[in-house]
Parts: sequence; C-alpha cells; structure tokens
Amino acid sequence: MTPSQFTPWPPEFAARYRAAGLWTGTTFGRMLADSAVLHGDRTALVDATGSWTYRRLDADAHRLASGFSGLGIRRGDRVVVQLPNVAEFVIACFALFRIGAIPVMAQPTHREHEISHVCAHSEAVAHIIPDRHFGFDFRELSARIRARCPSLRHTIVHGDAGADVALADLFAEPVPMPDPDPGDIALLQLSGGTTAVSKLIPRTHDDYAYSVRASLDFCPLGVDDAYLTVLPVAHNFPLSSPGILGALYAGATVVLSPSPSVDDAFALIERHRVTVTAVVPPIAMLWLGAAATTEYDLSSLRVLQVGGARLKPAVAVQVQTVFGCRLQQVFGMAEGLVNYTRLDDPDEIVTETQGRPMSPMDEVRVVDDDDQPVPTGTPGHLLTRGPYTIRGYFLAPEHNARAFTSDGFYRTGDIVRLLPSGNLVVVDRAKDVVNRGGEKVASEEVEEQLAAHPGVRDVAIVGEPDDVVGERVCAFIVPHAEPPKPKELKSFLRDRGLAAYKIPERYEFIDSLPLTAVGKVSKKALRQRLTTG
Ligand code: OOB
Repeated sequence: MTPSQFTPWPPEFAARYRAAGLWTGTTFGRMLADSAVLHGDRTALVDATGSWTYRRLDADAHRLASGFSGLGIRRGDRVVVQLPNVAEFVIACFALFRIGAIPVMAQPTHREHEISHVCAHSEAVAHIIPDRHFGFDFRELSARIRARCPSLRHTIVHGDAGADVALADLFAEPVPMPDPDPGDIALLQLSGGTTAVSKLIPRTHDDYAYSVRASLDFCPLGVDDAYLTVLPVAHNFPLSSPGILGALYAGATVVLSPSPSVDDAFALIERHRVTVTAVVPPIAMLWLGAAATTEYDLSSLRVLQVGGARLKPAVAVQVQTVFGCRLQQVFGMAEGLVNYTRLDDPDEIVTETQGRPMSPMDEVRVVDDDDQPVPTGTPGHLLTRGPYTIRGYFLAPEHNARAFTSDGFYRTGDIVRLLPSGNLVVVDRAKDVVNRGGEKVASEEVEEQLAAHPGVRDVAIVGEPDDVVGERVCAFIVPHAEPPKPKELKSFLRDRGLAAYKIPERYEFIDSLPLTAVGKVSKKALRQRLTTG
C-alpha cells in the first residue's frame, strides 16, 4: 500500500494503541478461523435460503478465497461488493479478507452514478452482484460499468450469471494462503459524504477489529445470542457496531433479514429468538406502531440499538416500554468514532443523549468555527481522533486537508453538546448533507446532477423536516424559463443513474436563491421557507 493511497496512523500513535492492547495484530480471516475452532457446530449464519455452522462458514470462505485467487484476485486488489442481505455477502467478504483483497462496501440501492465512481476511484478488479434484486437487473448495470471502467475484469454473480462468472462456481479446493498484514486495509467503506462523489474510507484489520471488540463491551453478545440484521449488511452500523462481525467473533448467530419490514423482521425475531438488533429511527417508529397489535412473540429481544440519525426522546421512551427491552442509542460514523449509551445508564441518559465514545483512547474536541474549544454544554463542531478513526480518506489528499485538522482530528461535520457526564447530544449538522432516515445524501452530489438539466439555471438541495424519515430531500430550483415538471426531473435523475433515495421528493421553483452576507447560497433561509410556507 503506498502512502498516497492510505494515510496511516503516525508510528507513535500506532505504538500506543498496540501497547495499550487495543490493536492486537489480528485479521478478520484469523478471527473467523478462531471462531470456527471454538464454536464449530454452532449456527453462525442464517438467511432466507439456509443456515451455516461456524465450521461450514469458515470452510466456505476458504474455498471461495481459493476460487477468487484462481480468477487472479490478489492481496490489495479492490472488489466492489454490492449484495443484499444474503449469506453470500458474509462468505464473499471473509473470502476477500482471507486473501487480503479489499471489499468495497457498496449498497444494493446504488446505481450507475455511484458504482461507476466507486469502481473507477478504487480501481476495482471485480464487481460482485445479485442477478436481479427488487426487479432491477444488476448484470446489465455491471456490464455498463465494465465498459467505462478499464480496471474491472470480472462481474461475479450470485444467482443466474449468464455470460458472467457465477459465484457458486468459484468454491474451489482450499489452497494455503498467507495471512495479510493486520495493518493492511481490510475494507473500504463509503462515506455519507459532503462532496459530489462519496469518499472511500480505509479501515484496517487492526483498527476495525478493535472497534468490533470494543463495541462488544457495551453491547455484549455471546453463544446464546441471535443478532438480527435488518439494515443493509454493508453499512458500518450492522456490520461492526458490534453487528455481524461482533456476533461472529462472539460465537452468536447472525440472522439476515431481506428487509426491515414488520412482516420479515418480526417473524425472524420470533423464529430465531433474536436478542439484539440495530435499526434507524424510522424503522424503530414503524415497529413501534406495529408492536402493540402484533401476534408475533418479540419477548426474546434484549437490546434494540437505534442510530444513524437523530432519535426523538419521546420515541426513545416508547421503545423501552413497548418492546420491554433496553434501548441503546448509537451515534457512529463509517470514518470511525462510535458512541453508545450504556445498557446500565440511567433512563434519561439513554433517551436524551447519543451516548459517549466507546474507547478510553478516543479523543473528542468540541470547538467553535475557529477550532477553539467551547465551554462544556455549549454546541460546537465535533472533532475526533482515536484508535479506530481514520487519518485520511483513500486517495484524496486535497479533501483530506479540509476534512482533518493538522494534528489528525477528523472533522465530523456534526454539531454536538458535550454534557458534564461525558455524553454527547447531536444538535445539528454543519456539513451539507441530508440525513434521510439514516441514509446520507450529499447536497452537492444532487445539485451537480440537477444542474445538468437544460431547464435548470440554479439549484440548491436542503433537508425538509419530516415526521417519519426525519428529513426529506428537497430541491429549490431557479428555472431558465418555464419550470420543468418534477416528474420529468425525477426521471432525468434516474436516467443519469442516481440512486433512488437521493432523488428529491419535493421541488420548489423560485426566482433566485437567497444569499448570505458573504454571497454563498443561504440554505438556512431556504429551510426557513420550507417550515414557514
Ligand atoms: C452511521 O454512519 P454513517 O457514516 O452512515 O453516517 C455518519 C453520520 C454522523 O456523522 C451523523 O451526522 C449521523 O450520521 N448520525 C447520527 C447518529 N448516528 C449517526 N445523528 C444523530 N444521532 C445518531 N445516533 O450512521 C453509523 C455508523 C456506525 C454506527 C451507527 C451509525
């Protein structure tokens, strides 16, 4: 790995994290192999098609690693993994971990715009997809991307592969493989982003494994637990907080739900006696609405983790009473820092704060616009540095200069209050992102796409408050002449390959965009127009 691809922790920090026993020099391949030794016959993984014991999961990952090697996938190669909540996601990731190849964590909702950027920027050699999912043809998508992205040699398909490579055919006789270096990049996460294209987040085996183990200190899992994944598997929250990786480290069972719908999720909770699951606030609200009248037995649920977006305190209170389980608020980011409310915290901490950092070596600063500390309790910008927070995005030196302080703190873009108890309350956001129920939409990305429409002279994207998803994507448009129809703008964006969740739901046409005193578009004024009508 060259220094320009990956900003490592400075040697003195790495030494400190190692000396403190946080970085243990393990890799994810080794972790699964160890779990297979300890828990061989226990159920590791369940999806809609079947179940895997630890022994079988480890063996399948090893066999698939051999097949990937046979295709020419090598240590350090990037592979875009774009699978829904199926067991093959887990098997493929562990196969890549074992080789030391790097899964790039794309979402099934991503389309040509997102995937072509991710493939090109990571110089990916392969794209792993389902054949179809929710009526969408991923083989066609991948063929278009291959035509644009010269590094992409293989499309690997879970399901009907046609002329592409079938994932099922790659399970080969296991061959011995050297373990990758624990300091190597294990995976690349996608940033929620503030920029026109998302940045790639390099997480090493050492730092990501530490974040998983530390998460287990505050959301413990053991051999009697079943962890349900209803959020998209590749997202940092269900993957690592403690998520799928934490459950597999601890010998628990991972249950994959094809969707977060009440019907799918409640049935799985009852059938597998699920003890822990992770949701975003809109799903918590959906489930709350259904829980009172459901005939499913949800009594096994011990902890409901809620994170990814702001949870209203009133909803938080209901979670504990309606589900009869413990609520855990999780305020995390794919770049690193994760905060948890503790299971034994007083109720008002659990319902009214987003918790506190999980590591004793996490450093947080709350500062004003000039990076000067604000008094405790005063809202300010959250900056953080620590044993599992990246020091730089992948191949992005210019952006890194803005996104990190000179002494290596990540500028989260979140405005928080730090309480004397050490807990954080997320009060606002300085970054120009719409958080649609946990799905992050960078305003600039949508603005750039809409600006390409011939009828659009100027455009600004803002979040419109919404009772269910928290914020909806709203476009303010200054038209050239006759305003284009919203329907036409939506299909324009879809045709440009933008993921559906980023496509604005509301369009407002205005004569000019309001400006701030320094001549920038005033998003604050636009947001006010939405709320005052
Ligand atoms: C998680 O990760 P990302 O990378 O999708 O998004 C991070 C951003 C944060 O900077 C913050 O703006 C927002 O999402 N956020 C929250 C929140 N949790 C995340 N805002 C308010 N309250 C919360 N509880 O979203 C993520 C990663 C790991 C664990 C959990 C969430």
